[in-house]
Amino acid sequence: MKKVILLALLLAGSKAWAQPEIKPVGALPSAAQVKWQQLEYYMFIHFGPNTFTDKEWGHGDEDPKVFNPSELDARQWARTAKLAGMKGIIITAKHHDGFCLWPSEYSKHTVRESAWKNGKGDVLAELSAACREYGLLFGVYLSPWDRNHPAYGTPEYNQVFANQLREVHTKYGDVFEQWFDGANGEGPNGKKQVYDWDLFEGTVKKYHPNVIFFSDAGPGCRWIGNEEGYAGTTNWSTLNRADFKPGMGGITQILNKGQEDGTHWVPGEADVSIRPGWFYSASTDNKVKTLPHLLDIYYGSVGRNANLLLNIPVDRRGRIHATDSTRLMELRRALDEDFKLNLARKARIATTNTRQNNPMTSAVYLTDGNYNTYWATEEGKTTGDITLSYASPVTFNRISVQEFIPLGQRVRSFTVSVLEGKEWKEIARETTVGYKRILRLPMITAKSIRVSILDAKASPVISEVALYQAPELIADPIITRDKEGMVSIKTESPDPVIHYTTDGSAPTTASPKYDNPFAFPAAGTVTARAFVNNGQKASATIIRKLGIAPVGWRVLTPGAEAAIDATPRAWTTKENAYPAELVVDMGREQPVKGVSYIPNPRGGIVYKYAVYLSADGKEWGKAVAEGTFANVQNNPIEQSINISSSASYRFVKFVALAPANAEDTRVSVAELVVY
Ligand code: FUL
Ligand code: CA
Repeated sequence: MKKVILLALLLAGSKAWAQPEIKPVGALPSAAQVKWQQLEYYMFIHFGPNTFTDKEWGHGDEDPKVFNPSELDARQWARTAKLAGMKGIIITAKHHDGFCLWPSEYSKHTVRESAWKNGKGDVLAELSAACREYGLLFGVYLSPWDRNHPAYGTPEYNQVFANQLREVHTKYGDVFEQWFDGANGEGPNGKKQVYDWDLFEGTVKKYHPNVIFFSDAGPGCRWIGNEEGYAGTTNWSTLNRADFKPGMGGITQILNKGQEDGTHWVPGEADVSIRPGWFYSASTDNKVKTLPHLLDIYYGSVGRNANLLLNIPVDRRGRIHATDSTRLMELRRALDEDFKLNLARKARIATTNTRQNNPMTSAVYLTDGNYNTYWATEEGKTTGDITLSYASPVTFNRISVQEFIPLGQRVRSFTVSVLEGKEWKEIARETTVGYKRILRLPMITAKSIRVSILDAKASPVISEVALYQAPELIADPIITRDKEGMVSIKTESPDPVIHYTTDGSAPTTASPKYDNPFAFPAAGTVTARAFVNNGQKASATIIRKLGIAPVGWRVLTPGAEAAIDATPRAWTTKENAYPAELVVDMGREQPVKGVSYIPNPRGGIVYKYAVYLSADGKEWGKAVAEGTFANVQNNPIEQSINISSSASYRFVKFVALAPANAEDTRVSVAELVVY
């Protein structure tokens, strides 16, 4: 018997998939897509003139000389990625400003025109070499939208872009992923480009046939529909490709979940930045995402059948900032801790509906640590139980299940139960599994744990089941302030002691202790930290910048109260609202240093704006600020507008001039904040 299993294991290890007995179902991944899925986690790097001009979207009119990193070190980026456990790096070879990080022959806005290395530098050459040195895959982001190139908006531009793709795909060795951004704005001549996607794809495939194309619609992998790093809890890797185009509006919910019977295999990739923006800015040095937040993102992406592309923006020196790399190492350590010991390995495993007379499938393969070996139910049986039993109870809070995707994604729903006395108690009920599904559960102790597949498109084929006991972290404190200026601080951790400051310094156990909401109506900063075990362990330090509390304010725009109610509730107009005004009376004159617009992630997002201030609500004068919010549609975070005026004002007018999405002509404001 042992010999048979051994033989089967050997066979299974070598003959990776497509056992004739199990019929594949639905759209299937290519071999390259299976390999790609197994990368799970890799680095994004946004770097370019924006790093030096403090912008998210450069206009393409910046002087190329501004690009001048003082101590660029691509080996530091690669070393950091490697130590973080990432499998590759994708860099913004060209962002919307059109600036090329390599000396492209088809542009006059490149490293060659920059001050860096007297125009002799080539970031792609340095990074691709560093990736090879550290055993990492190398990938490129090239924005088709080019706000600099004079040909943009004409048919010639398509060939220019294809030529640039050819340069990038012939000069720097292998490229594992080609990232195409969907943004498509106007070019320097005010025209939109009609992209020739077939030409772009064909050009790249000529040199790298196995490259994975990222776009809103694949074909290699798809955008997950948000820039927060979260896949849907239901996440199919299949999509009706013909129905989608890159840059199409209104499809984010579909992209987030995939489509169960989609015609093509287009798995999700979740992209998110470790900072609020994609490019480095000194102003976000204290806003690097916390460890609990990053872990949540990991479980929300890799744990939900998506790959995680985590952006670590390089700073003006051309290096990864110490705060970001420290946080990445904390994340690595935490993940290593979480998955240190697979408790399923020592379980006795029983299965129901197991496929008979097929040496390639067996319950023992569920915990052999080999993705290419699996358990399956009999053909046509779309349910089945996997029960892990122990002589003495185990304590766990993570369970991971993996489907063998080369045969298609099958599972539609499953539950996890534990045996309590003689009763099975359900502790989780979920939908899809896919390549990997990890559930985070409250700590639970049991002698028997059961995963029940309740429904599947065809007999389930499960590669691995794993159980882990992950250390509990101290949750981030959450700071809120109500309309009356009362600040509350909460945390989900049990029995924390919260200390806070209002002078910007990091709280210690000697700082004021938080017990009840306190009044803090002025503009300023509240910083909080939770401590447990008599201060021996502490949470991350959470900093909340607050505007002036809207105490006694009046909204002069009818029905717009929700825009200054200090809650995420939003004021939203009807369609065709542009231009629209939001006028607020602060009750008394005071200095105004800035205004910020908090968009409503559900829609009505404003792109072009103007701000006016007045002492009497009658004389408004010229706009004190005017402009566009970069990338606000995909990344609807707080948009700050600085105002350089030392005068005092009582009235504020925010004018929405144009929408971020031409198909959504409502104006929505979750909050208008005044600093
Ligand atoms: C977006 C771009 O517009 C952002 O600037 C960023 O590059 C992000 C990854 O993709 O759509
Ligand atoms: Ca296995």
